[in-house]
Parts: sequence; C-alpha cells; structure tokens
Amino acid sequence: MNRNICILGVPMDLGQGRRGVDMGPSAIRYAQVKERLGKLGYDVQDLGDIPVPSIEERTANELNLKCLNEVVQVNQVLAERVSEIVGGGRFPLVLGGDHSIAIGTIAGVAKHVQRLGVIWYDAHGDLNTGETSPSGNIHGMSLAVSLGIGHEKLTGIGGYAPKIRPENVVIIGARQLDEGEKLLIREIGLKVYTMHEVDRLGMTRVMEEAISHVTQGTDGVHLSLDLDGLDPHDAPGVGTPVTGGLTYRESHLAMEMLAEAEIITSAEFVEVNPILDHSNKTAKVAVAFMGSLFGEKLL
Ligand code: 6HN
Ligand code: MN
Ligand code: MN
Ligand code: MN
Repeated sequence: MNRNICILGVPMDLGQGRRGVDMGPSAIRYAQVKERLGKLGYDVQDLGDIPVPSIEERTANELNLKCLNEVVQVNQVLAERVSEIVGGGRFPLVLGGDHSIAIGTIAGVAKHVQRLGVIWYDAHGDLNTGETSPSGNIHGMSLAVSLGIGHEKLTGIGGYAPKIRPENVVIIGARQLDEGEKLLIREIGLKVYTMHEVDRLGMTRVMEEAISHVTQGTDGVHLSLDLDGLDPHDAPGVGTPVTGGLTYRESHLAMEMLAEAEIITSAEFVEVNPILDHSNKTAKVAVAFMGSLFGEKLL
C-alpha cells in the first residue's frame, strides 16, 4: 500500500435530491480520519475541500440532468486535483459528497492508470442516463458516465472517454436497480454481486471472486464505496437508504480482504448525510472501514 495519503473533501449535494450530504466531508473529518490513518503509520495530508456552488446558485435544469452544469464544473476541478495527487505519487482518498463525484475521482485517477479496475460498493448501480433515470439525479448515473455512457458534458470530463471498461468493474451489494440499469448490465456484461449472491455465496467468496475479477489485466483498482451499500441499520445517515443491505461485519471483512490483497490504489467514501444520521454513526462507520482498508488489525 502507498504510505502517503492525500485526503480531499467534496462537499457536493447537487447530484441528488436531499440536503445534508454536503456536510459529509466535515462529519468524516470529525470522526478522526486523519488520526486513525496516522496511527497506522501513514503520512496523511488533508488538502481541504473543493469549492462547490450552493444549491441556491444552480442554473436551470435541462434534459432530466439536475444541476448538470454545476456537477460538470465541480467534477472537472476534482479530476484535476485527483490527477495531481496521483501524479505526485500519493494515494487519493476522496470524501463525499454525493456519488456523482465518482465521475471526477475516476477521471483523475484513470489518467495515470492504463487500465483501471473498479469496485462499486453500493445498493444501487448508478448506471442510469438522462433517458433512463427516474429522478434526474446525476449521482444515479456516475458509473455509466465513467464507462462512457451518458451526456457528453459528463462523459467528456477530464478530456477523454471512456475512463474504464465494463470487464474491469464489479458491483457489490446491489438491491435496487432501475429497469434501464438492468438492461444495460445485460447488454455490456457487467459483473454484479447483488444481495442474492452475497447471501448465497457469503462475503468471503464474493470478495475472492471480485478481487480476482478487478485485478485481471488492470494496473490499479479504485474503490468507490457508497455508504448506502450497507444496511440502513448500520449506516442510517444516507440519502437513499434501501433495506436488506450489507452488514457492518460483512463490509468490515470486505475491507480487510482488500487490505490483505493490497490492490486498492485510490478510494472514495460517499453519500454520508449527517442530517439524517444518529450521532455521526455513519461517518464513524466510514472511518472504521478506512482503518480496515489501510491495514488496521485487531491483534
Ligand atoms: N446513489 N437509481 C436511483 C436513481 O435516482 O437513479 C437511485 C440512485 C442512487 C444513487 O445512491 O449514489
Ligand atoms: Mn451510489
Ligand atoms: Mn447508492
Ligand atoms: Mn475483522
């Protein structure tokens, strides 16, 4: 694992419909992310937050893509900042913010990695386009955009497309997929471990298979962890909770297996919404997972 970590906050709430997720980065910092990783011996630099326009400043909404211009602008800056971090030889740890920020993070990372593998840990597929989305919220489109599917203002962020290929991606924890997303998954042959597979195979086997899948022919692996992948019981502070999710223990095990495999080269933790949370529980869970991901041991 890279011993040098750069934390970057993206207090963005424009890619979804509920207020509060813009406070995610502060909540995660308050849960002592820097101290936690510092204790493990990492050199941790907190680069602060990227500026995000407030929802009151947004321009007119067009094409079922809410706040398109603002989401593009923020992700463009994010892509540049993440690219600088990776170019400087450091590990980017991005704190969200809504999941639309994966567009910028992945754009910045993939500039430096020939073939990037992606683990998308989420209750959702985030595989909609303006045409298939039931909400018009761009956080439900970020994986599709990274695959080069969607509005060209979004797919063109970072100046190139696509950023990643379907054969290098795995989704874990899916349990709420829209019709258009299901069609796309079949069409492009995306590997998805829904909750059905997690129940059937168990998390150990799911992670073994997922790790082998995303490392085949890739030169780096990005972890995009949406806290709503967890069951709302363990992570209540999220904007789009879905019951029947991954447990704290399963997720903790998943992080430990990723640490053991030493495959993750960049990561983001998104959708933490302190307004909907209880006593910062979800941010604390996120920080506990970061600890495990970076090699924290019980003994
Ligand atoms: N997320 N599939 C729904 C939509 O509006 O497109 C929900 C998306 C949730 C996205 O949690 O990152
Ligand atoms: Mn998501
Ligand atoms: Mn989600
Ligand atoms: Mn454990």
